[in-house]
Amino acid sequence: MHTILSSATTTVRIGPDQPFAIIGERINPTGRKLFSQQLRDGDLSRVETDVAEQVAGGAMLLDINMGAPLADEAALMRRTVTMIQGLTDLPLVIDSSIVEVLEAGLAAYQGKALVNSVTAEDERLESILPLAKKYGAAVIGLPNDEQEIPDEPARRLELARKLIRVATDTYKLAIEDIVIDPLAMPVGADTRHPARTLETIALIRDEFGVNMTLGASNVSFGMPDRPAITSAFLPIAISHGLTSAIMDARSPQVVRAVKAADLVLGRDDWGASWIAAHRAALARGDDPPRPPREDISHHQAAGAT
Ligand code: THG
Repeated sequence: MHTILSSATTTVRIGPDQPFAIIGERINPTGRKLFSQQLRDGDLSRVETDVAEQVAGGAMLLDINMGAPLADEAALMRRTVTMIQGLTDLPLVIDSSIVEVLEAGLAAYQGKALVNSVTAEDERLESILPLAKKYGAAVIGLPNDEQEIPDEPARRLELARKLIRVATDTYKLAIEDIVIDPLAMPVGADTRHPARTLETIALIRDEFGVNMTLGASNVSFGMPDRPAITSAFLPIAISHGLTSAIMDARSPQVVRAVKAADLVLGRDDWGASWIAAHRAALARGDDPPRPPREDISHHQAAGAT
C-alpha cells in the first residue's frame, strides 16, 4: 500500500517497501518562544532557516504548524505554504487543529498534501474528510474520541477502524490516502506508553496494512538525551509497521538510526543509500561516525594489561 504525496514538481511514496519517510517537525512554534512571537508579528524569516536545516538533514516531507497563541493562524498558514513552496520541492503536511487553517493551507498548496489531522469524533470527521476529498489530499487519522486518548491498543484499533470505514464508505477517500497515527506519548509520563503505541502499530498493520505516522519527538519529551530515546524507539516502531514519522530531521543521530533500520530491514537495496550517505559525509569532511579516539585507546589499553 503506497500513499503518494506531491509538491508541484516532486512525488514521495510512503509504504512498507519504501525507505522510511522522514517528515520534518520543525516548522512548529510549540515550545519555541521567539518563533511564536515572530509568528504573532507576522515575521516568517525563521522559516527559511528551518526549511534549509531540515532539507540538509534528510527530511523527505515537511510538517507545517502555525499554532502560535493569539496569532492569525489561517493567514500565517496561507503565507507559509506559499513561501515554502518557493524554497523547496518537498511535499508538505498541513498541521492544525483548526478546520479553517487546514483549508487555508490546502487552498494555497500546489500538489497533493497530507492533512494533519482528523480524529474519530463525528463532528471532526464531518468537517475535515470533505476537505481532504475536495482538495484531493491524503489525511492523518488519530484514533482518539472526544478529548480522550485511549490507553488500550484494542480501543485505538477500534477507533482506527471507524476512521477508515467513514473515510472510505461515506467520503469515498482511497484507503491509500488514509495514514493512521497510533498515538505516541511521552515515556516520561508513563513508561507503558511506548509499548501501547507499538502494539497499536502491529494491530493496525495486521488488520489494514495502511501507512502510519506519529510524532516521534513526543516519546522523549521532558527527558534528558532525547535523540538517544528517539533513536531506540523509531527502529522498533518501524519493525512493527510504522512507515513514516514527524521527527527532528536535524538530528544526525535520529536520522542515522532510521537509515540503519531501512538497511537492516531490507529497504535499502545493496546498502546503496547507506554507502552513498557515508561517502557524501566524507566528501563534506564531516567527522566520521566513530567513537572518539580516547575510547578506542582505553579499550586497547585495557586489553593489553
Ligand atoms: N501526531 C501528529 N502530528 C503532530 C504530532 C503528533 N504534530 C505536532 C507534534 N505531534 C509533532 N511535532 C513536534 C514538533 C516539535 C516537538 C515535538 C513534536 C518538540 N519541540 C521542542 C520542544 O518543545 O521541546 C522545541 C524546543 C526548541 O526548539 O526550543 O519537542 O503526535 N499527527
